[in-house]
Amino acid sequence: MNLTGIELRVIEMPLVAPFRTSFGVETVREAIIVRAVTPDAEGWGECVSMHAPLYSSEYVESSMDVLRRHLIPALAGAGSLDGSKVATVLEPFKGHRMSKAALEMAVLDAELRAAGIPLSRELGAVRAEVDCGVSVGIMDSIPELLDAVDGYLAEGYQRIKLKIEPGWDIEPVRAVRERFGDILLQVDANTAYRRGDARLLAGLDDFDLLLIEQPLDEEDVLGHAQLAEVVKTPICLDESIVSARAAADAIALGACSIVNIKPGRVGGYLEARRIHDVCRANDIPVWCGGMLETGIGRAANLALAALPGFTLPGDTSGSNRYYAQDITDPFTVENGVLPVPTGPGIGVTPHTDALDAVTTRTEWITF
Ligand code: OSB
Ligand code: MG
Repeated sequence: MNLTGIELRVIEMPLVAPFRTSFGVETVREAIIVRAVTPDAEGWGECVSMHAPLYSSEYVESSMDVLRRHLIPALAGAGSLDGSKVATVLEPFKGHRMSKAALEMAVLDAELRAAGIPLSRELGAVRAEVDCGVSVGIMDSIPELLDAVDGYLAEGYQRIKLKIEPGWDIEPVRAVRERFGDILLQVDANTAYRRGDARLLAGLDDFDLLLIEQPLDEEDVLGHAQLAEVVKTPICLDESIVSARAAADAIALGACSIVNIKPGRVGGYLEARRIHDVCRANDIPVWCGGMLETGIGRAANLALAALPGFTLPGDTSGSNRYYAQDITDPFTVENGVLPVPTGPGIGVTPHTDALDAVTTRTEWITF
């Protein structure tokens, strides 16, 4: 497959409500939409880096820079391409996994659309719909949190994830458990704790949580293994799992018994599938994380979440949980599930008017 060129668009999408985590508050999702143009088809990708390097080291401007200056020129010089070749061509460049993932996704989507193959089939999906959970941000008060959780449960979400940080952990978890009883409940700390917080975190054991996600630093894999000796609640890793090798190592070390898979964080959907395979071979359940994606990333995440090892509800929520107006047809949760797209490639295409309305700038790079 020969590419004609690649378009990069920076978009800004207002969130329906501020989303607060231990690393900051999002009110507008800034992201990059990638369009890979070939004579036969156009492919779409979404780069999930955020406005500032607070979740990971990447951020929108660093992604734009590395894409235009290094990654896209390398692809342009690589001759005929397909999705499976992208990671190899980009391998000499260290890091920048979210940027690499977005390019791979766009090229893979173009290839699959030209061939008429859905991404879900290409990845090995076994389900037509995906169980949905929702990630609930840190709130100003517990009544406000209970209202938010109440609303999501009424919408049918099958699992609630609470963002926690020191000072917003035991009490909100206790309040949600007392008010809503036997729901599937878990927490995500986004690295907000230290090794010395093991006793505090063990205090969460009273609440029958499915898991504690990424309590310690991204690089503190050993710390998570030590924590797992003290805390009974299963430890799940997000930030630390940057590759299939990192997953294999974390599992071998006993640092996690569950893994959150985010394609952007690991360099793409193909590496995400390898992580799924490593985890499945080790009997480690996985679930699909989210990065406040538009309908483009959401469509692809649903394809991934339909693989057999994704046995826990993910952060694949309905479009209306994030955006009043998405750039694709919205995904709507019904009976706690979202449908896996069935069309070729990622199965959705952005609406030109909606995409133009949120685009703040566009760059075109000819091959
Ligand atoms: O840690 O899972 C996370 C959002 C942005 C960055 C990191 C995370 C999140 C979420 C929300 O928890 C997931 C979603 O609903 O897309
Ligand atoms: Mg997380």
